[in-house]
Amino acid sequence: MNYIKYIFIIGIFFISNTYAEDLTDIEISAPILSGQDLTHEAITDINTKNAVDGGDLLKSINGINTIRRGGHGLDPVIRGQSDQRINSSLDGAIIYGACSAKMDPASTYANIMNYDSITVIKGTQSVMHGAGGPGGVIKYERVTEPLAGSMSKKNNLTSSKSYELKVGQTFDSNAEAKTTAVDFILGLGKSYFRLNGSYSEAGNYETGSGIKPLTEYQTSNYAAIIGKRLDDGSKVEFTYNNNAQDNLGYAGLPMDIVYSYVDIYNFKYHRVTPIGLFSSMKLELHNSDMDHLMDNYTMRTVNSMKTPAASDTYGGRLIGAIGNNFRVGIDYEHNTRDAEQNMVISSSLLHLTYLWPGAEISKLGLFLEKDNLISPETILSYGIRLDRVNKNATRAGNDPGSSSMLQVTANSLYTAHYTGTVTASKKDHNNLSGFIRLKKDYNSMSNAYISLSRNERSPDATELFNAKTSMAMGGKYRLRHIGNPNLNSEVHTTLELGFENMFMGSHVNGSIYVNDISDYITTYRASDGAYDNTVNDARVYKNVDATIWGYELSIQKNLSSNVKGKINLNYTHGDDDTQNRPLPQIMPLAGDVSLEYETALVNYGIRANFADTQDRFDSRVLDVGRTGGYTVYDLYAGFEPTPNVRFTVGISNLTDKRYAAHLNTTNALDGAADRVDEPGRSIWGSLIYDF
Ligand SMILES: [Cu+2]
Repeated sequence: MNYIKYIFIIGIFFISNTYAEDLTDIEISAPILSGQDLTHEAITDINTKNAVDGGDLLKSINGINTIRRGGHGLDPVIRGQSDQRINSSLDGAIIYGACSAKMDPASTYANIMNYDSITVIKGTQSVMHGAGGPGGVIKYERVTEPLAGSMSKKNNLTSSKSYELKVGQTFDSNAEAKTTAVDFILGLGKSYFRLNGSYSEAGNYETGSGIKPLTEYQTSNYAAIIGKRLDDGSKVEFTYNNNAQDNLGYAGLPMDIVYSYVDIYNFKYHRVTPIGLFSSMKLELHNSDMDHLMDNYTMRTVNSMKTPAASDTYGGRLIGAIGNNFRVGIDYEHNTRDAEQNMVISSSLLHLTYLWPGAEISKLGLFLEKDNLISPETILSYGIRLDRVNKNATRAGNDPGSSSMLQVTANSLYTAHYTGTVTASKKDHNNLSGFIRLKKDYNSMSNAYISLSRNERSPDATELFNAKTSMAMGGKYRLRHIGNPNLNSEVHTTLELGFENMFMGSHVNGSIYVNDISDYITTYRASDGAYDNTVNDARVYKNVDATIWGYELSIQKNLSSNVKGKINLNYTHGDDDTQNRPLPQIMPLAGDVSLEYETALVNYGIRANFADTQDRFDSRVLDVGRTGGYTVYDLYAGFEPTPNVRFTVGISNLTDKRYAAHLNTTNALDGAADRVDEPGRSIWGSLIYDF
């Protein structure tokens, strides 16, 4: 009950937020940083470094940290929660990575120069973004409009041009990273056709200590979008997106990506005129097919193992608005994940197990969300959603072969590592989630909110069904990673307080939350890290009770009309209450302090990014151990000599400091580094030219 104390300390503060997404969502709003949540932000406005992927970009938002396993594939963490605890989508398509070792969380597939807008909602403040997602929502979107008339993209000027062409180029001295991007929009009356693409490549970056861990990557992305504004103003749009990743090094994992390819198809119909009960309506359909191959010999010469994998998802949502304060909807998604573990045994490559044994999870949800104006300044919002989650593992009983004792069924592994005979079978979860939030506006710069939410998340394919085996001897047991088909859904109950106010001439906003989690899904070893070289050293799963609390705080002060100072702080504290130990993968106090000079044509900034020492860790499975604190400095500048040219340049990690975020994984390759360190100094730049 320690956290109660903290609520009282900060409990007098309160906050702002426009959580409820504008249903019709037609025009991209100007970048809004409202309260603690970023509801919409144009990606070009977060431009104080060249981000390698979506996860890297999100680090610019206070309260989002990343788990680093290599040079690419940074795994965003919001309030101590990552991966399957965050609902991520690309242009509305829900994306599940194809790697059980988390090489490719959804944000990995967002080549950020190809997207226009990013939306982040921390925690459960809306029920309209899919089942579960207790950590929050991350959406990457392209926003395209017809060019003719007054509907020019991104501004309100009347445009008579029939096309828009934008090219961009970035470079980073460290790793010799570069990205080339092209964006082309052709306007045909109220119709439009858009093609955008990018290609990125990077070598191994050098850390502050001069090591070059295996972190190289190559990615490309292209998208074709065709759409139309109908006579009534409604929008119809079809998007095809292709993302390809080749030869990505993961110094923090036993294998590397040989390739990860995904095709994503989206269809959207956003109706703005009444139909039946509804004043407006959104219909969206999505499909993604992902293929992934990882091994440990294409990019390194250690041993010989490989795992081909696939993750295919389809689904859709139908949301109707009744007036502008009531929304109801239904959504559905179906994901199938397959992976096969292969290893060289007596010099022949054998298929050992169905690592993801035809893992199928479908989710059908019904939801409603409403905003009630209690007084002109006070809004009471609430939402509720019911999800029916079906799960199955269709290949759990399949035998991959009989040439070796090591070829086993997934079911035999579950049974070997849990009590009794454990087999994967068809099962359902009925989940109930919702929130209620009271928000009061005092004036345009001052408001506060309190919210209470419940979020029920079903276990994912890896937690339920992972079947990664090893030789049955000594230290090899530690390599096993076995899911638990009998896991329960976890239930998050969160109380959150937030505020925004002017305080001694500074614009202050913040939030504090306490998340009480029953049946939290944790990974552990039965030997509890004692490593007795038996079957008990395998990595397995169970439900425990846990508590996560923390806060985010931002203070901004305008020192003159051109100079502003800003401080961002975020803190997370996680406890496994059942096992009486810290939760793993929890960031210590972290944040940044920056000073910026800005005019209409130029901006200059200096920023110190810092994190405290983390002494609270669980190194039995996920954490490397205690992590020292650090401060690293960035310099950056941006120039817009004419409205169609934007040039940015900077130096990141100015002092070439060697450091690692607490969340980074163990360095599996370099004896001189215990974990995957962050990049050392880099001089970087980018040029974007609008024709
Ligand atoms: Cu992988």
